[in-house]
Amino acid sequence: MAGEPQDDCLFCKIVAKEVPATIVRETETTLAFRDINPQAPTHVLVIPKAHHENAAALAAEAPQAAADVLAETKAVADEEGLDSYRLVFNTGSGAGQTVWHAHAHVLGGRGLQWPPG
Ligand code: DGP
Repeated sequence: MAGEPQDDCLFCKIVAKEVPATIVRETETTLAFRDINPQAPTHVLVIPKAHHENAAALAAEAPQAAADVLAETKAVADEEGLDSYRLVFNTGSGAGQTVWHAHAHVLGGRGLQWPPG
């Protein structure tokens, strides 16, 4: 069911502290941790603690949690000292989503090209 922890979800396991991660921020509803395969000097993932499949599902099923995630991306950027940064929500396999628990990538610390690949 939407919002419930999923046994087969890596990010639910990180929320439960069953899988280690380098956590940079935690709130009642969100967790922020460093990406295991960083694509920029700062590459942090901000997730809702509750399980929602992707950003679209999160927005539809839990709009307050979606707002909490967005607010936390700014808090991460502030803590990392980023003036410019990029937020990415890969949504669907065709867009490169590989983990089916909503997450915002916070990328910064280097120049970023547009359009993305
Ligand atoms: P996406 O491709 O948008 O679904 O992003 C998933 C990201 O999750 C990807 O950039 C790599 C990261 N990732 C995958 N496994 C782990 C893990 O075990 N720990 C951490 N910290 N990040 C992971």
